[in-house]
Amino acid sequence: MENPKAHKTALHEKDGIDRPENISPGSISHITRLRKKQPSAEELINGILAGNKTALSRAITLVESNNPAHLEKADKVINACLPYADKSVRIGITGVPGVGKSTFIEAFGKYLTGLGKKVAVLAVDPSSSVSNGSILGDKTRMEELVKDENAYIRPSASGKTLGGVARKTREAIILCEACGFDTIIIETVGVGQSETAVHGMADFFLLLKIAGAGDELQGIKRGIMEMADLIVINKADGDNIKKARMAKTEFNRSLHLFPPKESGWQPKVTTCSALTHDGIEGVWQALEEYFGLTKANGYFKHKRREQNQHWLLETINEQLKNNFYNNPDIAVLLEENKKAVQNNELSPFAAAQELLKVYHGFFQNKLE
Ligand SMILES: Nc1nc2c(ncn2[C@@H]2O[C@H](COP(=O)(O)OP(=O)(O)OP(=O)(O)O)[C@@H](O)[C@H]2O)c(=O)[nH]1
Ligand SMILES: [Mg+2]
Repeated sequence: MENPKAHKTALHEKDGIDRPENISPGSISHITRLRKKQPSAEELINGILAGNKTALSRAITLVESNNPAHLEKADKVINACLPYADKSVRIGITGVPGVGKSTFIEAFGKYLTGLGKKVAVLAVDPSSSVSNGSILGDKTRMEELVKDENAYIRPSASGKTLGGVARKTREAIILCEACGFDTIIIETVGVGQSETAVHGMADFFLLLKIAGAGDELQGIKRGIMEMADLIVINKADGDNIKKARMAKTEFNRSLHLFPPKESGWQPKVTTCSALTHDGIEGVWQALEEYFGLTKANGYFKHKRREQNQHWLLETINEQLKNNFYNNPDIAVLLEENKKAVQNNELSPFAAAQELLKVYHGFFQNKLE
């Protein structure tokens, strides 16, 4: 019988084809070397500071990598970029799926680049790590902004934990700022914990809503309303204009029930249409007013300092947890202890103590 494996698949077609003679082995190895060549930390830093988006993308990829060698290089680049990070404004934008975030960011981003600003759009969306980041699919909705020389759009970093994704986004912010982007937009989907993380890295928090849907339906929790510096009621166009105005009055009323903010800012409500661009300018005016106030009263700087401290502790927490759970010996012992706890052979506290003691032992051995 004929061996079925003897049949070559289409993928192996080139097996029988000799390499054309006009390709010299020298140039092949040259091209391969070029492809493999990774820019050094210095090259990346110089590129970023010169406003090169390719260098920026490569540096962000390093930040997102889990390879320790990459992280070391990323740290070098970030440290060099830090002194340039202070000239920007960071705007967090949230809203439930379908509210019009992508369409709004496209319109708002284009408006800002029209003012001569350089706009970077990042996302914190841990849930989308499986589907490769929502912004990626969104690039079609941000068609104009993607093409804009003064804009940079980067999909959400992937990661298992919100903490990990948030750290990577925060570092990406610093890199974007050093690359000359003065307006950073950080998008997140208004479900779950990610808006708290975004609030922790933004100067200003914008909540996008639509009229006519109850808060229940919009999945917006009271806590998120409380975080907002501006509520923008989107889709205020066509038949929707009247409803949007009514919603504005309603939200204004409920905002006044919240305690005053530490920033001294009274949150506002405004309407806009991301589709017709009506009201986009008003959104920017509100932001300018906010920055004017908080830069004058010192809150802007104060908030960034607090955020830096918060991220210091957050990074330590994240790193400690990762180191612990990624330790292969701990992983084995953890499984054993889990079973022992399930079978009531060991109390959860004793099991935890044992694990931490063993973990601690690794360091003592290293020190001795
Ligand atoms: N009429 C009207 N439609 C809008 C407006 N903004 C967005 N839309 C429409 O609403 C739908 C959802 O918009 P997106 O921008 O994708 O919403 P999103 O919040 O990014 O959604 P997710 O990415 O799924 O979270 C699209 O069909 C848009 O065309 C607007 O201002 N007016
Ligand atoms: Mg979207």
